Amino acid sequence: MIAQKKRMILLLIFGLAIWLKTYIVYKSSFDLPMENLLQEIILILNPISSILLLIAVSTMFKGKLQKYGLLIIDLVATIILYANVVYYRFFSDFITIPVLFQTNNMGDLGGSIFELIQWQDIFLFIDIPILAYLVSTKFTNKLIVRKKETMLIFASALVMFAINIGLAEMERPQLLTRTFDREMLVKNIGTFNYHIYDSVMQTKTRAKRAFADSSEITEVENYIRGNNVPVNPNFTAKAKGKNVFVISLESTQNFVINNKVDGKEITPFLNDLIDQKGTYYFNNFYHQTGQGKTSDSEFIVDNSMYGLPSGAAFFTHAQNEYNATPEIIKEKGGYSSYVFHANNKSFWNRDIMYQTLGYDKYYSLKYFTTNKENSIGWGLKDDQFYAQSMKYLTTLPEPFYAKFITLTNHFPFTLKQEDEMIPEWTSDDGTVNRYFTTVRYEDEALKKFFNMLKEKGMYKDSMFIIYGDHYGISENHNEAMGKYLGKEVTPMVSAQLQKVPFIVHIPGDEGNKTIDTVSGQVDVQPTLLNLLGIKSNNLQFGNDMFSKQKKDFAVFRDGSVITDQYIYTEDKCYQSKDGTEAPKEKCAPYVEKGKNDLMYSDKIIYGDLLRFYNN
Ligand code: GP9
Ligand code: MN
Repeated sequence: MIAQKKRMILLLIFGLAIWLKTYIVYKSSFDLPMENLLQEIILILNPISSILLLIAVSTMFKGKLQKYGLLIIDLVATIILYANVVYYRFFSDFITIPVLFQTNNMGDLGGSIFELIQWQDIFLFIDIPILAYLVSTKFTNKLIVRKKETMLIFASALVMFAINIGLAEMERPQLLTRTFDREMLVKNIGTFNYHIYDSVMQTKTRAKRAFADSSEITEVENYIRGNNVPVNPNFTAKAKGKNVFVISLESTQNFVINNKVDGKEITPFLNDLIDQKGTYYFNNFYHQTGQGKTSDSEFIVDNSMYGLPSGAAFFTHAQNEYNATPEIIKEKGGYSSYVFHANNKSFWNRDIMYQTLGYDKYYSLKYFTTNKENSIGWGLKDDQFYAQSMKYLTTLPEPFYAKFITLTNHFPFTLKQEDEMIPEWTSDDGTVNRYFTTVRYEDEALKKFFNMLKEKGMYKDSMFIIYGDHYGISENHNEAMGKYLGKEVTPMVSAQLQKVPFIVHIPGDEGNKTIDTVSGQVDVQPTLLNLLGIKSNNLQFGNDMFSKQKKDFAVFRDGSVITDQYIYTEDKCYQSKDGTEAPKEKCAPYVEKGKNDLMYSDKIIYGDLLRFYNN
């Protein structure tokens, strides 16, 4: 009995030591802002499950070996922690396995590694000599854990993990499937579990990549070439050499355009822009994003490929070879590329993915001054975001490609009272009510941005591409949306609600047109390249949206398909002009094309096939 107690106490003491170390590291070495008590509780609890798991593993050794097992796991856990501490001091980010093997990242670290080590770090290792001493004495020889106890420790690890995930889900719904942010993962499931998760994801990715071979790219290329149509030559080089502003409007759907709520215009600035010379507005343009939300829209727009059926390609396939817009226009047009977005740089793995896509610099959260007064919801208010971006923007070498990702119009659509340009709507659904008001604010902020650019003389030599990244109002709000639209939100209407605005504005150009060709985010890259007069051989699933031969076609990530005549969704075929159901054969060829598009795009990503393709 006594021996049993003692051995449990020993395990407990060292378990506690690792736990304490981890928490101290969280607090002293990482910057993990806590927004509420639940987050703090999760942070305190999150190392427990993995520590119990490690302890359970250490007790699986036979006899005396068990005590060495304990020493080894303490060492391993400490090394993992410390490696993250050192890495974080340089990169302000957590280690992810592929990055560890990426020579340029480690090369950056190489020279400065000694500067990153501090004398206080020694405290992190303080328990190890103590444990080593204890292990070397005879006293610990008898401290052997039996199978039954090992099982018990395993079981408690599982229970703790379940509790942890439960709490994390409360705090961050769909954390593991959707929100791929290393900081959030570490905050919610802990460093050790994060590394386990990262390893599993990486192994899956690597296995799929390993089985791919160079012949597959030929099949994909043949398919794509069969679907590509010639560009509209009247639009070729219309914006040659101009700076390009790509503005991603958070959660902005097309139904707000040229529309009112309680008699008030929702997007007066955009409506006005649409009527101006040099503007081409696409009123049948669809987002094609999946779980990767904003990051999917970026992926699709920059690559003319689709996002993945689950997870975010930004996170799972950031090590792939791509032929993204920044790379192409750098090589063929001398452009440099930038992203402005006032969020944590590791959100959606952007810091890594932007390097892969060829961006020269990412102006992330740390480049902006944020405080209570200038932030709301997800962070810096849009007007502040634009205003603070100006000082960076004016220093960029020209021509540039600058992507601005707005944030204020993000669920839960909150605003400070002084920013409410129109009152909230008055249905029973608060989310929908607030949405109109935040979109109105977003529109005003954009207007201010245009004015700032005009003041700085940056407007004339630029081209603007403005689009909505994905829906903001989900199907959970069909009732209120039905009330607003004055018609029931059927599956077909729901599919049509996936329209997002797409506006090309070229100052100095005389044209002005609303184009109703059905298109999607995948068509942006070919359209943009043609406007810049840049010819590229890269594989594009989309086509120039101005092209007379462009087919009216968009496929969603769930396989729904839109054409000018038919809409296929939830396994039914509808006639778009009156919403009546049509025989499935009518939709079949488009559904087939949609499936193939998605299948071939997935094939490229899973197999990392572009590494075999010479652009
Ligand atoms: C976060 C912003 C919003 O950086 O892009 O992300 P979302 O939830 O829309 O994907
Ligand atoms: Mn978004």
